[in-house]
Formats: sequence, structure tokens, C-alpha cells
Amino acid sequence: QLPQALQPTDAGVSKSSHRTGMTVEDLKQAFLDNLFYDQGKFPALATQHDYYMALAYAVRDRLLQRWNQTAATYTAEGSRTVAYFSAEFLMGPQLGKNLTSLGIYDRVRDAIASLDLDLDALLDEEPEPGLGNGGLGRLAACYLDSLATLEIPALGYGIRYEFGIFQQDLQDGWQVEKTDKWLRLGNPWEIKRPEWGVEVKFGGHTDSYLDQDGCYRVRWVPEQTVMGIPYDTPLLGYQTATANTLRLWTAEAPESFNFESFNSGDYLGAVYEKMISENISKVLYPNDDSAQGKRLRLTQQYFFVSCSLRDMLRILIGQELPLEKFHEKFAVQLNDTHPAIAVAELMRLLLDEHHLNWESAWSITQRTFAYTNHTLLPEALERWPIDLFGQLLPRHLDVIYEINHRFIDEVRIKFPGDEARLARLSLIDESGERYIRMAHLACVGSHTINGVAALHTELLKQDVLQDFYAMYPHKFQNKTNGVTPRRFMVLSNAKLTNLITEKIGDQWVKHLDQLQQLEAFADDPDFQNTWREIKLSCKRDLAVFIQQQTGIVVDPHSMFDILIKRFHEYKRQHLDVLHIITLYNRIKANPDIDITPRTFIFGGKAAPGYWMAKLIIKLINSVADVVNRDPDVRGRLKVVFMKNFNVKLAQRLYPAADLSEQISTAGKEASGTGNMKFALNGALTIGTLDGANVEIREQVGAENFFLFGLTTEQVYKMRAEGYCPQDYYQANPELRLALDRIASGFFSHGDTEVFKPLLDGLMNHDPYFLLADYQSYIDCQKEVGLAFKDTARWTRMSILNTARTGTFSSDRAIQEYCDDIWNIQPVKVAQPDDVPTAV
Ligand code: CRA
Repeated sequence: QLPQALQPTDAGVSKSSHRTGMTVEDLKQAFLDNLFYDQGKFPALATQHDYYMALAYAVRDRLLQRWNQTAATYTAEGSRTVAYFSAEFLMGPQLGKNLTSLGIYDRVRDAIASLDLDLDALLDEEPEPGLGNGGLGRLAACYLDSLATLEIPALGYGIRYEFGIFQQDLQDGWQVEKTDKWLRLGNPWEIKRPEWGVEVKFGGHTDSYLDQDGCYRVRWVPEQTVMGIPYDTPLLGYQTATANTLRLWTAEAPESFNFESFNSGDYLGAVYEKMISENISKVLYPNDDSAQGKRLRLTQQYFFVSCSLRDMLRILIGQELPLEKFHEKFAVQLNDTHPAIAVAELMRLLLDEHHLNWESAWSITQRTFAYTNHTLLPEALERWPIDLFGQLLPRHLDVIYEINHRFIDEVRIKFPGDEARLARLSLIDESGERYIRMAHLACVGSHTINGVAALHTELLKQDVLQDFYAMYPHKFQNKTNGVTPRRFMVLSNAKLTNLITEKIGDQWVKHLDQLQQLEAFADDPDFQNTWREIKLSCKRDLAVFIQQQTGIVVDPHSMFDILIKRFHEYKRQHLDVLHIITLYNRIKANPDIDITPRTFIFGGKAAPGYWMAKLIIKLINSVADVVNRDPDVRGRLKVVFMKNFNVKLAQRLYPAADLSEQISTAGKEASGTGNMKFALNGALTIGTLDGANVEIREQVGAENFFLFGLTTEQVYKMRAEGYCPQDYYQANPELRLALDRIASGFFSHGDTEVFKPLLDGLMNHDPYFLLADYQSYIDCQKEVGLAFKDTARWTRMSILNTARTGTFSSDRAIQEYCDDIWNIQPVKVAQPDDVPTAV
């Protein structure tokens, strides 16, 4: 019980204007105070980074007022809470986002300008917290934004990697990786909470014993202990008082020294253990859509899941709720199988540490978890060799065997005599070396399983998870992905935001469906003009940036044709390259040919061990070198590779795009989310019927979408019937010329070896059907070129793309998760009086 004087949340807290005030004067004073008291600098010594930090802390003070208020409200009301478990959170820079959420962007700009500083330069100082690879991690970040904005109590749980996704550099057109030291200068947004640290155990063995009541129990005798220390970051909703928490765990050694080794003079041995422990949260695995059975990876997964579940039990017990109410207090979403070990860990905690019986523990577990699948690629489905698993988590292996045993009995009852089905469904893959199938554990341990786009969910049901669908049809749902308009429109495209708000008011930011009202202006010549001017102005800004970064001069009037995403063969960046080479060849054959000028912009990282993806990056840069320098081209084609694609860079690119390239092989891209960000910013899509492209096309209308390529069924059929890429090569002179040019060394200073593996792959196997889709793509690009010349038509299509993509807001997605999976309601947090009500 708290003393009376400390009862209210903010008892005794100074509300002096420099801590919480929102006027330009208050903000300026807060900034100056922080520079002095937190950075310990006076202006003559301060660096730009000191200024950034001073401003960040000033903004954080304003967040804390709401954060504490939110925590107090949730605690008082014992609110049901979403726990979003994710190995990745690709948050992007926080300062600008928080200014937008607080509604003080312009005031802070003024406050900073009154000190002769430039807000943009300070924003630029913030290092990117790159704690994710791509779509999956960014989706988690968009979802946290929507949860706070929709006022849903939520915690994001993950790992505080000391090194995030590597920084990509280019050397002679090849990707080279550099470590990402994002924490080097400190992170002003997080607060360390050592008092909530938890112990996590690994290794050892299990044994059984009889407890005082004569009950047979299993005990885990672990070998190693590490501490998980939480770092909390407040995440404020857009113009609400709700500030939820992102809680990321760092691994520390339980003792900084092993005193035995230390005393015996083995100083290095003494600190060795500390180093081993800290390795757990050291670095993010840089693989997107692929899994390798690496011990450290499983260790990371178990580490953060165990910390998080223990933390949730602490909260539950702190609120004096019984264990039996765990699933009523928390809805846990498993973001892919990375946290799927949570199913076994919650069972272990309930059984071994809290002594529930199996049936009760299993019932709680199944009612707690829901699982999102993010991929159809077989190489991305996580499996752990039994030996490795048993060495690290012997008790969990027992628990999984028991889950499997009971599950297989269930299958036998439903499908008697179907031994092949049992083998397919088993949590243990016994076809060769024995593995644990994490997707199976997630499916059995969850009440709901969802895909991330309509097509993807259908393919899960028919293909990848068909046996689970037969077993548990009621568990399957679709939840098409979404993106936050706060970051990917309001923050990154202020010009378009202002225009839209002038026309239809400001409610669309929280109710993105309202963009539909823009349809009324799609043919209005004045509106079209303004729309075009804004796009042009965004393109000019990008052109300046491109020149600064790469030295390449691009024409803002040319079509900005952009392909940005991780490099993967299924995403087919090299198909885009074949288009570029084809246009180039046409120019070489006929220099006066009439073609629509284009600037091709690429960005994206390749997994460091993914050699073919790296070769595709090299190919783009090699083609760029030739095309950009050839006088015959007369600047009509420019090829730009923007290095180190990340959230920061993404925010510059989406607003400036005319054409969005979404050209994966049908049936391979689970959803995509970049496709949504482009369409929202008025880019037209050229794409296949893959992932969420299908739904984007349905929404914007077939006439406002450039469709090409094989359908999923056609791809499946071709694969079954035997596909021969050579036939396409032989039959198509333009395709042949494009491939031959690469082979001849034309783009590689005469080197005929370098791209050989890529070409051999295409000619002999072509598992992603580039050659089959080539002509369809080229024809479609021709239509794109013609459409771009008809500016009124293009502008109309662009407006309609923005107007009709409101459904791809992450608010819509999160609302569906709340209604159909989590069964959770918003909780109102009282707004501090001095929050401005409009942007
Ligand atoms: N790589 C899919 O490939 C999808 C995102 C988010 C991915 C994308 O198509 O948009 O997830 N899958 O749902 C994934 O990471 C492990 O699987 C991705 O980001």
C-alpha cells in the first residue's frame, strides 16, 4: 500500500513548463536546459549530436507524462493486454515520429529555428534502430503504432540487439557489410529497468523426483544462467494519451566475475563467462525469409521468450490475479515461428514452477497464443535438429514430446489408419536427421493461425499447412497486412498530407478509409495540377539527395521507377534489370527511338551469405555504370542503386515514386508491405498477382494497376509439367540479346565469368520463372511508358491509388486482430490538459 501522499500517479511531480509545456518558448527552454544538464555542454562545445540528444530528451519528458499516465491506468483497471512477441522490431527513427504523435512538429521546428539551428539536421543525427531485416520487423513496428493509436493496451516484447542489421556499403559494385553500432552514442528513448531483470537458464539435464505430496515431478537441472534486463521505450499513439511499451531484453552475466577463477588468478577466464552471456543479444541474424539451425539463434529466441513470459507472470501476480487467468490477462501474438518456443516455455513454467496439471496448463497455453505465418518459402520454415535442441533445452524437449504424443493421438482419432498423415503432422520430422518443426508447435499450441494476405492464407490452407487445415479448419484466418499512415504519409510526405487535409479535413490520418473522398477530385484539373506539383517537388528533393549520395544527376521529370526491398531471387530484381537492358538495346539499335525517360532506382540488402543475391546487386551496378555513361542514351535512362536501404531512406523514396515494382513470382511473396506504402503515396504499381498485390489491384481497380505475369496456378502447373527456360531464350530475340549482352562481358569490362552463375541458373533451371514472365513484363512496361506520357490520365490513376488504399492501414489490420483474434477493447487514458488537439 502506497503512502497517501504518493497515491496519484503524478504526485509531487513538477509540471513546470520546461518539463511538460508545449509552447514554443517552453520547448526552447527545455532544449537549452537539457543541453546544459543532460549533455553537460554549452553551445560553443556542443556537436549536432548533442543538440539532437537535448531535443530528444525534451521530447521524451513529454512522452513520459503520458507513459506514466497510461501505465497507471492499465494497472488500476487490470486491463487485458496484447503481448506482441517478435524477434524483430524495425522501428525507424523516433524523434520525428514522436513530434508527429505529440502534434508539436511545427512548434519544435520554430523553437529550434529560433536558436539558429535546423530541425532537419537534428533529425538526421538519429541513428536508425535497425532491429529487423525487412517486412516482418517493420510490420511489428507499424502494428505497435496502431495499437497505441487505437488505445489498445499492448506490450511489444523482443531483443535489444547491440548490433542491428548491418550497414551496406558498395565496393566496385559489390555489397560489403559493416557492423551497425547504433548504440554507440547512446539511445535517449529507452529506459533501463534492472529491477525487473529475470534469470534465464540453459543446458544441463532433467531428472524426476517425488514432491512432499508424493507427486511425480520433473526437474530441470540447468547448466548456465544469464540475466535478461529489460529496456523500455515509450510508444505514443497518434494524438492520444496512450503510450504503450516496447520492452527489449539484453543479456547480461549474473555475476560480472567468476570469483573462483578470479581468485585463482585466471582473470581472462573470469570475464569469459560474462562475454559468453552477453553474446546472446549481441547481433541480429541478417537473414530475411530463410532459416539456418544455428545454436545462437535458438538461444536468442528462447532467451527473449522466457524473459517475456516471466515478466508477464510478474505483472499478473503483481495485480493479484491467479495463474488460471493468464490467458484472460494476456493475448500473445507469435510473429512467425521465431518466438514459437513460447508454447513449450509457458507449459514448463505452469507445470514445473507453478505446479499446474497438464490439462490446465495446456488449456491456458492454447488460449493464450495465436500464430502469424509470414512465408511460403520452404527454406524459411524453422526446424531445429533434435540434438542441438536437447542440449540447450532438455526440459522443453520432453514437453514437446508430450505435446506431440497427445496431438498425434488426436490425429489418430480424426483420421484413423492414416500413418502418412501422422508423419506429416508430427512436431518431429523423422524423415532423415530428426528435427523439431517450429511451425507445427505454433499451430498446435495456438487458438488461431493467420496468413498475411488473402492469397497467402489460401495457399497456407491448400499447400504449406494443408494437414493442419484439415485437422483444425476453425483455427485459420486471414489478416492482410497494413502500414501506418502516420510514418509513411504524415511524417514522410508532409506536402501530400497538407493537400489531402486541405481537401477532406484531418480525420483520415486515423480513419484512412476517408481517403476515398479524394475520388471526387480525381478529374479536377486544378487538383490534378497541385497533385502533380507535389509529386514533382518530392522527386526534386530526392534528386538532390541522390546527387549528394551517388553523384548521379537524375531528371525529376523522368519517371521514377523504384524497386526497394530485400534482395532475393524470388523478388526478381534481375527481371527489372532485363527490362533496363532491353530498353538500352533498343536505344543502341536506334538512338532516335521514342522512349519515356526513366530513372530506375534500386535499394535493398542481401543476406551476407546469399551469394546469388549479392551477384544481382553487382549486376545492377554494372549495368548502371554502362547505361549512365553511354552518350547514345542521352540521359533518357538512369540507373541508381541507393546503398543501405533502411526506414530512413524508405521515407525519402516512397513519396517520390511514380512506379512501384512488385514483380515477385506468383505464389512466393506472402504479402509485401512496401507495395502498400507506394500506392498510398500515389505511385502506380506494376506487379504480378502475388501477395497483397492481388488486393491492392482489387481496391484501386484493374484499370489503375499494371498487371503482368503468370498466376500462381500457372506457375504450379508449369513446374509440374516441366518448365524449359531455354525455349523462351531461343524463341525471343530481345530476351536473347539481353542475356547475351550480359554473358559477353559487355557490362563487366569484358569479364565473361562474373555473371555466368546467374545466367546458367536462368537458362537451365530458372526456378522463379523470369524467362517465362519476361515478354509479359516488357509488354506491360511499354503500356506503363505510354500511360506516363498522358499526364492527365496518369495523375488521375495516381490520385485513385491514394484514394482507394485506405484499407491497407495497419489500423484496419489491428482492429481485425482485436476483434477476431485477441478479443480486446480499447482503454481510455486521460489526456493531459496541455496537449494540442490538431497537427
Ligand atoms: N520477408 C514476407 O516475405 C511479408 C512480411 C510481413 C515476410 C513478406 O511478404 O510482407 O513477412 N516473411 O508479413 C518473413 O519474414 C519469415 O518470413 C518478410 O518480411
